[in-house]
Amino acid sequence: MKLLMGRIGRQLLGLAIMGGVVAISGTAFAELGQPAPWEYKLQESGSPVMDNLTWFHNFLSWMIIAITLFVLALLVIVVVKFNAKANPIPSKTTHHTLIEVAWTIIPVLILVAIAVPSFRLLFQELDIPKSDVTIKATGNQWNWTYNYPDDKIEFTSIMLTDAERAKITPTPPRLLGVDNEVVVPVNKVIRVQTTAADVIHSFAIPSFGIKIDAIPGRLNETWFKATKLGKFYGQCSELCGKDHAFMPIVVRVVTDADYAAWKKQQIAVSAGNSFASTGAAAQ
Ligand SMILES: [Cu+2]
Repeated sequence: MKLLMGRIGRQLLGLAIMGGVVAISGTAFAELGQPAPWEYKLQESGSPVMDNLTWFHNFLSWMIIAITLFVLALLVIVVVKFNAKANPIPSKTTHHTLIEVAWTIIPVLILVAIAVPSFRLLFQELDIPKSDVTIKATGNQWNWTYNYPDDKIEFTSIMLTDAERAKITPTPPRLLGVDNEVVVPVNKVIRVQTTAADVIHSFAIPSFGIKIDAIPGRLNETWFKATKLGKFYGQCSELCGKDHAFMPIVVRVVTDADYAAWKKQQIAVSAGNSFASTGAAAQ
């Protein structure tokens, strides 16, 4: 038994040390735009909304840690100081005006301190600024169709199989790479409209801090402004059927010049081939 306890103790110590190392070097596990092995934090931010979301998340975590430690300290004091042995004759105190006022007002102040940044964040998410590009994402069982209504561009984006991924360098992440990526210019406001053709899907990209349902017969809206170049991965986040896990979202953020070139190529393809999907040339 002692031996077993010793082993469990060592394992727990090992876990604690590992946890500490992970906490200190946390960002080492975060990768821009996609999940990383051993990641336990939010994905690295790629938009102003996600910057604030991350700040709010950390702010709340510190609040929770402080409150938990305070309650733990109170419990320890009660257990040590007021147990039957240490305190054989308990006091009959039932009221203490100052403490009662304090435990009413302090939680109210804490809630106000949480509510102010929380509402500010909600308004930032919901109040869509004047947009530079509009993209309509339609969820299908089980892929996404993207439409740039202002430029009459439309293509469908399908997940790459392992065999298809193997042919591409650098190899796209598993279950996240797609054949036709959404392309957007950097530092521009992108309005995202979502709907669905069959069942409810959900359009979510963690690094941009967006997640919005795509509902048949309705048009939902959200927005993001990508502040960094690169590829940003997301997934359908509403259980939508057997291949729910296989309808990833990829947004490639490029410079204005690259975006203009991509757009020109897409429009040319659409014009030359109005019946077939323009997707094949989207890359
Ligand atoms: Cu879905």
